[in-house]
Amino acid sequence: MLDAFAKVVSQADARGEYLSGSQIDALSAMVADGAKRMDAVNRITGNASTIVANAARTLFAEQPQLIAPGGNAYTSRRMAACLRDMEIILRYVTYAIFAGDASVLDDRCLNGLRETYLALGVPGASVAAGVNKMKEAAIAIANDRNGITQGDCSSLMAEISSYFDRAAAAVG
Ligand code: PEB
Repeated sequence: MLDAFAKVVSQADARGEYLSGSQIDALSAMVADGAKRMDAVNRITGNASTIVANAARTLFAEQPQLIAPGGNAYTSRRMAACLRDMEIILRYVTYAIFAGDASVLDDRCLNGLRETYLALGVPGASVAAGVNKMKEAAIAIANDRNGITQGDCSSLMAEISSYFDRAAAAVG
């Protein structure tokens, strides 16, 4: 598991080089914008159950076969497993946002997840659709301009989107 700093150090070390000016500039910009990152993590974390519940509700409204008899979220045991999976994915996305690096998400959540779903018969494309719904909700909450110092959050929002896209692509 790496964060943005450890990632740059390990890449430089692999080449036997000092940190480059552009690497230092990029990390320095990340530090300067650190409050935005912490606020985004805080907002998403604080609204995690709403994000999961709403995404799941919309997913089941759009794909009612999932909750019909024989569906992959039919019976409360499978429904609970599904909500839990979405919560796990969202949790690892918040870690990746915090670390500024996707490796924690890749290594501890996404690695092998496609194969797990294949083995379980859980439709990966439906999980990916659920992840996309969480992305929309999380971005709307993190990017809400109300009650927060105004600033340009576009690159942070693009980065946050990329972690959700990565999770969706890993299973979809
Ligand atoms: C991954 N999910 C399930 C299982 C595992 C995971 C390992 C099997 C064991 C169990 O049931 O608990 N676990 C999960 C994860 C990590 C982990 C992400 C990462 C660290 O350790 N069903 C649907 C939807 C979808 C869904 C499409 C969006 O209809 C998920 C939610 N996951 C789902 C379901 C099961 C499951 C298990 C229904 C239970 C499958 C079954 O037992 O039939």
